[in-house]
Parts: sequence; C-alpha cells; structure tokens
Amino acid sequence: AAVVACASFGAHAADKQITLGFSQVGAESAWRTANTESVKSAAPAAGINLKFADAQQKQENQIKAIRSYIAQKVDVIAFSPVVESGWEPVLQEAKAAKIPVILTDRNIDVKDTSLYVTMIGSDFLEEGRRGGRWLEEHYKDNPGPINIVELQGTVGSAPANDRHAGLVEIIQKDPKFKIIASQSGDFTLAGGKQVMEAFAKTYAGKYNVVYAHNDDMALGAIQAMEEAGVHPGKDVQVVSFDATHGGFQAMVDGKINVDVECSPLLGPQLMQAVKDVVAGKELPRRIKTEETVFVQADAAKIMPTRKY
Ligand code: GZL
Repeated sequence: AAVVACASFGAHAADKQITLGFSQVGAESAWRTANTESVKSAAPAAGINLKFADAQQKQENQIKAIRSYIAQKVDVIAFSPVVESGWEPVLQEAKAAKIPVILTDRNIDVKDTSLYVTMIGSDFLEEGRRGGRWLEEHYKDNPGPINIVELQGTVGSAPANDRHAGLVEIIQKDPKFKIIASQSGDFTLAGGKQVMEAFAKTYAGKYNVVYAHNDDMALGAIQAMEEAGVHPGKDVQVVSFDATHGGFQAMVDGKINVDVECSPLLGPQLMQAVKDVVAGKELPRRIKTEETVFVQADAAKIMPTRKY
C-alpha cells in the first residue's frame, strides 16, 4: 500500500522546495517542547519549508490545521494525533487531495491504513511493560500488598492507553500489585499536582507507588506529596516516563525512582521520511525510536549527556 500510495502522489520536480504542513498537539509538557524544537530545527536543516500549527491539545484545532494544509496544497502533512480516534474524515480529504500523511509520536486507530504512509515514534506498550518490570523487580522480595495510584495522560491518547496497558500486562501476573486509583492529569504539571492532592488525602498511608505517565505529572505529584508530608522516592516509589531534564533532576534529588525514556527527538527521522515519500520511495509502516530505562543510581552520571 505504501508503494502504491507514494506512486499515486506523483513525481515531485527535483528542484522544487518541499513544503511540509505539521500539526503539533500543543505545548503541554517539557517533552512536547523538546519535540517541537526537534521538528522546527530539522526542517531547515533538511531544506524543507515547514508550516507549523500548535493545537493547544484540541483535536478540532488539529483537524482545522490539516484542512488548511490541504487547501494550501502542501507536499506532505505530518501530525502528532492528540487522541487515537476521529481522524478518518479529514484523512480521507487528504487522500482525495493526493497529499501523503505521516504520523509522528502518537498513533491513530483507523481501519483504512492507507490513510497514512508511516508512523514514527515510540512503543508505548513496551514503555508501560518496562515500568511494570521495574516494579516487579523492586518488590520481588516484598509479599505486598503493593498499592499503586496512577496519574494517566490525556484521555484517549495512545501513550495514556498503552502505558496503562503495558503496566497491567506485567502486574496482573502477581495479585500483590493493585491499582487502587487512576485519573488523568492530562500530561501537565498542574494536572498531576491536582490529581495527586486528591489521592494523597483519599489514600493517605495506603499507597506504595505513584505511576505517572510523564515527568510533568510526576513533578506535580511530588509537590503534592511533599505538601502532604510524604517523602516521594522514599516513603513512596515514583515511576515516571519521558526521561526529560526535569525527570533526571528529580532522580538526582531522590524523588523519582525510575524514568522510562521516550525520545522527543523525532525531527530528523520525520524530515528523511518526508523526502523519501516525495521521492516515491517505499517506507516501512512503522519507524520505532530506540529507548531505554534510567534508574536513580545512574542519574547523576548520565544527566550531563542528555539532550533534552
Ligand atoms: C509521548 C508523548 C507524550 C509524552 C508527554 O510520545 O506523546 O505527550 O509522554 C507528552 O510528556 O505530553
């Protein structure tokens, strides 16, 4: 399908500058800021003319931006879908206009996979499994019960759905683990703090783990726990995702115990994919980013090497 898709988009005059229309989720987190920086700096470096729109985390704004790129007849459209569903209509319009679409960072749930050429980003399910495996190892000699409160990302987003599913896949094997509460903090620091203030009251003294779907919410939760007289990273284990600068600093400060990396530096891979699509080359349906897991003991040594 990818080959047919590329061929039907027609040859591109070799000398004409490529124009890419990009719709970004928003500016909700440090990860997102680093992702935007990566896309914005990679475009000129690749000789690509970038049109960029920030959707303030609203799907209707992303749909509007994609429609405007179709009207402007850009060569390629790329976007990081804020949620998994509701994209068919606008992507059908892009297909009818013969404009190839590339997904970055987050995936979508569509039946007609010809609606996009490839998805460049992390495996969130594996990220969730990595968080679960750390808990399994950390508590291997502890009979439990181990009670987990979960700060979920944006409702309906691929990272929130899959970081939850990956955790459950691992801990469901051992009944000592129990998720006693889950609520969305929408990937923001303020959201994480607000949810954790409520959890710290309702479950005072009854939770062992905070499982936060990103560093911004983990940092908000740390503030809430400290205001409630709890020592995050000591009285309570804190599992987080992204491995941003803020997450590393919290590990150095002993307040986050493990941070599962999710790389925002997708810009160069996106620009290469854009060039390949325009050149009519076949692309893999999925381009995964390689990532690892960072623990407190290694944080101080590794932090100076981090790019975001
Ligand atoms: C993950 C990305 C998520 C980050 C959050 O690839 O979609 O969105 O984990 C960001 O920090 O808000």
